[in-house]
Amino acid sequence: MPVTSSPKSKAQAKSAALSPEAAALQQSILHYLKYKLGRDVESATRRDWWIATATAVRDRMIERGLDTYRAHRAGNVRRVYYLSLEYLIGRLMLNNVINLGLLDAMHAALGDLGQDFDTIRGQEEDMGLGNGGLGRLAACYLDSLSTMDLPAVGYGIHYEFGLFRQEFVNGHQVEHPDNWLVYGAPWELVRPEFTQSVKLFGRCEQVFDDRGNFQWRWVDTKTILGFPFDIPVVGYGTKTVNILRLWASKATEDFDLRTFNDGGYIEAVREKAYGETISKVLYPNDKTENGKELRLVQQYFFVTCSLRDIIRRHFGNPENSWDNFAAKQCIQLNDTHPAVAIVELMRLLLDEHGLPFARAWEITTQVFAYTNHTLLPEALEKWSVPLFQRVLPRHLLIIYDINQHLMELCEQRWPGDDAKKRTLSLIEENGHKAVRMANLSVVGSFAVNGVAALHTRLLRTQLFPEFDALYPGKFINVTNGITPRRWLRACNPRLSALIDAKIGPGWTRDLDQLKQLERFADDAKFQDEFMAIKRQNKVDLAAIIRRDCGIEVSPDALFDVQIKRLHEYKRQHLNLLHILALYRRLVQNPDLDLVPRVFVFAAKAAPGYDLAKAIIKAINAVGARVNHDPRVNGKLKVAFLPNYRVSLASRIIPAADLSEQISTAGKEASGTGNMKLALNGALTIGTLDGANVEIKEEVGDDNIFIFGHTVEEVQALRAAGYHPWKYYEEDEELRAVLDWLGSDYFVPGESPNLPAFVRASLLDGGDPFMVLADFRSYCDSQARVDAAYRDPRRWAKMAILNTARVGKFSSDRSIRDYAEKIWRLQPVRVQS
Ligand code: F58
Repeated sequence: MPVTSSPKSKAQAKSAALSPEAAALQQSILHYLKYKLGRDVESATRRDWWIATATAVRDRMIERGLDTYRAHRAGNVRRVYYLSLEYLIGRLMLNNVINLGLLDAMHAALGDLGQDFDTIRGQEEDMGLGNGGLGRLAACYLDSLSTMDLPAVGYGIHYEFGLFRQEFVNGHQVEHPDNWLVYGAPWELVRPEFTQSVKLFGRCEQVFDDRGNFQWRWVDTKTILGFPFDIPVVGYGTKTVNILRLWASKATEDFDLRTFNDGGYIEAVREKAYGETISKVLYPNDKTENGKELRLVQQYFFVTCSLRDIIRRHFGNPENSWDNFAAKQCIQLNDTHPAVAIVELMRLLLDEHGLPFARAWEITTQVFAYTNHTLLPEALEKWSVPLFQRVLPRHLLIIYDINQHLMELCEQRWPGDDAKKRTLSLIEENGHKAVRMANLSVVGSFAVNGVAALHTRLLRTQLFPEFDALYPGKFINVTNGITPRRWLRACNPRLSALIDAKIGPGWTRDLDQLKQLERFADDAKFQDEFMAIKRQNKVDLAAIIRRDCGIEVSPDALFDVQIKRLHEYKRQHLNLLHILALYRRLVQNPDLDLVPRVFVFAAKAAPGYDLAKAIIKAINAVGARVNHDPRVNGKLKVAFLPNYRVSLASRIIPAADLSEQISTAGKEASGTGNMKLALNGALTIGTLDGANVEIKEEVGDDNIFIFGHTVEEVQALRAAGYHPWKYYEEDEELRAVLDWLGSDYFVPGESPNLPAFVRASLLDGGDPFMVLADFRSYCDSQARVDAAYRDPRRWAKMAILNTARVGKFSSDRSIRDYAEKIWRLQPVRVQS
């Protein structure tokens, strides 16, 4: 008599056909389903499957992590520590499985249980512990550090809420908390044994030590705890697993029982609430004084926890002392956000380890290196002196001492030149006194790098020329990069498979190998395959647009993509003016022969940035009209996808035909979206800004659309007096679209009229980012795009050459540059 077997026994029977790796994986998943989640195969939800699968994968990383730790410890190796307030990691499942070499085994193990890996991994919440390129760069660099077997630890904050979740309501951005931890975070390991305690506030008093020497003591402080969570970071095709250690804040006293028993229920948890506020959210609104204070406290909190963790690790080896600290430990500051580390290391050396100032400064300045990510003056961090005094009184005194040392150096170099001293000083004295964190970072680091060749040149010649003269050789360039594991292999499996079939999989670790694709650029069959994949990716994106925007788009249209933080300098509104111009031409002539286009946007605006939010509203409002206007006849579509995040980027990028990189020249430090899109065969339309300049060098002038004023032209225009009204008056079409935008046509009856606010910023507001000056040249360049797209062979060749020629922008190359030029770091092979 036939016996109906249970799904589990079926699985066991079938697993006989699985590879040993897949069978072991399957067993491990079933184990966690049962013993971690209390489920069986029949009752498990998708989320249970996801947690069990992630935990099984994590086990495999922990094993390699232990081997890595042993190898690094035994070799007393030099390490780099990456300090960053942001890590925009996204989802980890697919990348971890790919890097571990378990993709096929995973599909088999789950398929055999009747489960689909792609559905299960879709359950993962993005880890959105970052804001934009700076945070994503940190995540790409961790991937490359492990892949290249370089000993490294990333340090950051374990935010309870990541960057907000964005929704559109009547076209307006609405922000909701991003509660990524709500269903648990299976990747992380809790490390209570490495908890640190952190002092804040208080005051300084003078004391004499037992040798009669004067010392400062930091007293009457408040104490909170830093509690570490480790996320393992696995390299591709290697045994190295480094860690990302994220600090959560906790109160020293969870709960005051006596107050509680006396009926003071709220009072009893007040301390706990403050302690936990520190790691509650990324970028608390710093428009208020409280918000600013919290931001500074966050920076100090994660920096002191990390430094003491580094020192503990250093002295864990009895051979080590302060004499070899700088030889063994190197700390990279990701922007100025962790710059207070320079002062904190000084404080630890002076006050807690009793070193003299000169020796402490010598060690400190051999340990730190600083990456600058912006030239925008408003983005260079400054802390008011009274705020600094309140939160970190001892640190302010140390800053004054460092500044005195700096002023002496300046006097030696430029005797009697007070203007130079004012420029270089760590303290700004324009009315309100403020601590300049960028100056501190330059002075306290042995190397300072910009993130693209042009940006580094501007850093040296325009932002910090005096420092460049004072410290020759300190400023160097490391052009940014992106990890090919996430930004091609994982996000574009169809294209990856085609490339593997042509040149093998070696490009995943050595992206320059893509050059071999050049020889297929004219091959019609390869072109067809390449463009068929693009089309299929567009079909997938069209489904997402339908689901998330309710808009129907054709995969045969040109997909014109601008995805990045919403900021005036990135000029999403220049793109909007071009859309309006096309729309106007079409409604005036419905037979106009235009290549059908889908304009895809995705962007979050900082919650306090009103104009950025108005630009979102304006794009949505124009889109709503364009998308439903019968005269357009489907030739133009505008889709603003809500809630931009890493996992959404990885769906949009493989489907893009055109990559919008249209910042005002000199303002975009590098860009990294430009690299991701080009790698996936999108052509760039862009200004000569940031890394666009280097992309143009690599792909060739014929395979990129360049327009607009150059840095020098922008500066000359500014110097001569920039008058946006002039462009308005001289260009009939520009005038018409600006006035259209400023009317209530797109937002009938709405008050305030936000599109009109955007127009006003460009005319009455002086157009700080010269949108109007570049409008005509942008439209002309877009016309060249239209012409090129009409010739499918020509377009395919250009797209293939973009993919083939952007090997330089692998983050492996960036990390190699850092390791050679800055960190002096050697790979360490890990044996199991
Ligand atoms: C970005 N900066 C640059 N900042 O804009 C981009 O050109 C560069 O490629 C990237 O860094 C990596 O070097 C960036 O993402 C932020 O997100 C700021 C964080 C602090 C608040 C203001 C935004």
